[in-house]
Amino acid sequence: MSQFIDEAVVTFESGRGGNGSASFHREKHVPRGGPNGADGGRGGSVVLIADRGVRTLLDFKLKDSYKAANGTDSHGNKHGKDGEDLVVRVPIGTIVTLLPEEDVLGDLSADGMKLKVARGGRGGRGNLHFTTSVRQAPTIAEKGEPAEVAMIRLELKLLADVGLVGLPNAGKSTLISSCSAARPKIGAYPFTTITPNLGVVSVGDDTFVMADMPGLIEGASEGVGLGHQFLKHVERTRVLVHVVDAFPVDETDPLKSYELVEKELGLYSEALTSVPRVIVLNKIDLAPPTDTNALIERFQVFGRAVFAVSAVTSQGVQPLLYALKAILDEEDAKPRPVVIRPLPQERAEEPWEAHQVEGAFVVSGRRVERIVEMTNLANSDSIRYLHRRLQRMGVIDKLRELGAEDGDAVRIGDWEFAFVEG
Ligand SMILES: Nc1nc2c(ncn2[C@@H]2O[C@H](COP(=O)(O)OP(=O)(O)OP(=O)(O)O)[C@@H](O)[C@H]2O)c(=O)[nH]1
Ligand SMILES: [Mg+2]
Repeated sequence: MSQFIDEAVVTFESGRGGNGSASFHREKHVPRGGPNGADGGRGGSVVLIADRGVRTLLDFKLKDSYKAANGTDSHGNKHGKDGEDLVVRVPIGTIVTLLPEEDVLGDLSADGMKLKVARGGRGGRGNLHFTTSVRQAPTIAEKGEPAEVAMIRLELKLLADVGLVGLPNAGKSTLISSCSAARPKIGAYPFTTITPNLGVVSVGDDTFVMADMPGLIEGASEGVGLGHQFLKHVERTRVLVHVVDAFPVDETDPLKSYELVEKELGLYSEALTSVPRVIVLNKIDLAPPTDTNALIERFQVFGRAVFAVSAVTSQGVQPLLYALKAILDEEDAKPRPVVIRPLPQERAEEPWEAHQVEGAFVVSGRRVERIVEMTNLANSDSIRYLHRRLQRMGVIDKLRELGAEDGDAVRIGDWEFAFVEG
């Protein structure tokens, strides 16, 4: 299947937050009014959205970096403006992986699904927020939170509209070759198909993509046979066609065969049980119509649409294709699930650590670095506020424990400070 993989590495950058301001009410007879500094605007996020109008990742080979708008700074008591989110359209079936961690953030498997890949920076808070009973005229204002840059690998794996599943030898490959230009190997023995084959099926003016899978056997969900490696692709198809050999040479009951495969699908993934599907009784050319009708009757118990076809003579194949098209249209019309998953670093506890290097102590960790980034280091109140935050986080104690003394250099992110005993 590897020939169907399309890949691109793209950099997505959110907008940074605008700076908050430190300002005070100005009134005629009041020399210095209360603080009224407003907040900076928040930066725009980058959101990927699966769109069925987008077919390939080609666009990302031409343009490989994207940035959302920054939030603007606040001015006095006027709030900064939020930066607009950047919405980037990707094909349905795009797998999104954060590099270099190789963290899979999501799989945009349905039209309209969303995934935030770079979170906009928070606007810095104005001095209004920093008033306390003892600090009535704070000059502290935060700077906006920096942008987030995410290096992302987009991968598009085969995504067929319709997947053919069934026991080996059921006639899946024969069926796909009878309704598309695909010419997979067909054999009177099991496991003829070892990798999926794709075919484009035309129905009226429309087309859809059908995938012929290797046969599934008992234990497939646990890795037995060839089919198991491809079950993850089955999960990505919008409709399943369960092909059953209606008149097998060994006279196995087709209902038993059907149940065996359904059981494996269910064991593999709960989600698979809810993928719409139809039952196709194949090889009806081998028996009189009365036998076929009796079998159709028995298959009614499963409560699914049953089609009787002969992949060899094409009997019954056209009605099946129209029915599949109708189901696909119905699926398209359904409301779309919208899933926004947080980035892994938002879920993390955001730990920090401190250690000593030559000539300095280094404190590192995403949160602690951001706190420093957002501090206006030109303002002594802000620096005192920062110091207290570090104290509360236990950073100061830890540094002392490591042997830091007054005046020692402490590095956090790009900044260096002199250590001050709390
Ligand atoms: N008589 C008859 N034979 C069929 C029909 N469809 C398939 N066959 C035969 O059944 C055998 C298996 O067909 P395939 O299409 O290779 O079956 P498959 O489901 O793809 O099998 P695997 O790839 O092993 O999973 C071949 O000998 C086909 O010629 C049919 O409609 N009628
Ligand atoms: Mg086959």
